[in-house]
Amino acid sequence: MNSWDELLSPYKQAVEELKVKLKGVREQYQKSSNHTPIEFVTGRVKPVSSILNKAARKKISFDHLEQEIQDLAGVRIVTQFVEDIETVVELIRKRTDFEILEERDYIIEQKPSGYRSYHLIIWYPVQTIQGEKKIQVELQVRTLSMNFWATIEHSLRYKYSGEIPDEIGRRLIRASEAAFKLDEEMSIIRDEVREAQELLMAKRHQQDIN
Ligand code: 0O2
Ligand code: 0O2
Repeated sequence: MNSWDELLSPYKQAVEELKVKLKGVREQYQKSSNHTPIEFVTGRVKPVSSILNKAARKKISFDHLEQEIQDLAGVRIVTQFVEDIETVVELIRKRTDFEILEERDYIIEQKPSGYRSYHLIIWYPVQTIQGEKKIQVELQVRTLSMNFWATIEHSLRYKYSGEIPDEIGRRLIRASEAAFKLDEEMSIIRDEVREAQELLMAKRHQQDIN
């Protein structure tokens, strides 16, 4: 194993384990008739080229990578509705298989780029042949709409090597506002559909009694 494989191996394991665990949560919701707050889960170990870029940008030495780069392992939980994010965060807070180190709410306070997402940095124990190793993992919780925006913005940022032209940046901020409105509208539609369903059920119940 080269030194990168060795360094990243527990991170790879953590990503795989967390994906299984979180997909398990989704499955449990699917089996109960409740609405599933998790639409899908993805994960990745940061590619070496991105680690090197981030380390150079933040002047981090190889010895300090594990402390300083909190997203060597990243797991993304995507939800349908903004309200589902709180449900997922609550679920994460209640878990006993890892500890939460930090939470960053970029939904209440979006980034200047227009980025919105809820981030949690957790301290995750990985069982290795040398014993337990605790590592940092970044969990990103966001809606489909936030994910759509972030995925495209991320690839544009990459295309422009991090220097998005001002005009494109302004349009991306407007697109982020549109994504925000879409989230709001979807939640309103869902509430109205729920209300209509409840009214219908109550009416049917009344008819059954009569
Ligand atoms: P299902 O039942 O199709 O949802 P993997 O190891 O393949 O499970 P990995 O390596 O992270 O996961 O792969 P990837 O391609 O990132 O996708 C993980 C899961 O997210 C896959 O589902 C994809 O189908 C799903 N996914 C990715 N992008 C989207 C998207 O835009 N919309 C939806 N609805 N799903 C998406 P699974 O886990 O194979 O199972
Ligand atoms: P990747 O793997 O390319 O996604 P920073 O110093 O801002 O780069 P920091 O302080 O480590 O990052 O943490 P922060 O700001 O919470 O962001 C960590 C991750 O959130 C980023 O990872 C992105 O995945 C996502 N993110 C943050 N800001 C933006 C944004 O403006 N646009 C998009 N699309 N994603 C964002 P990396 O390091 O970029 O890596």
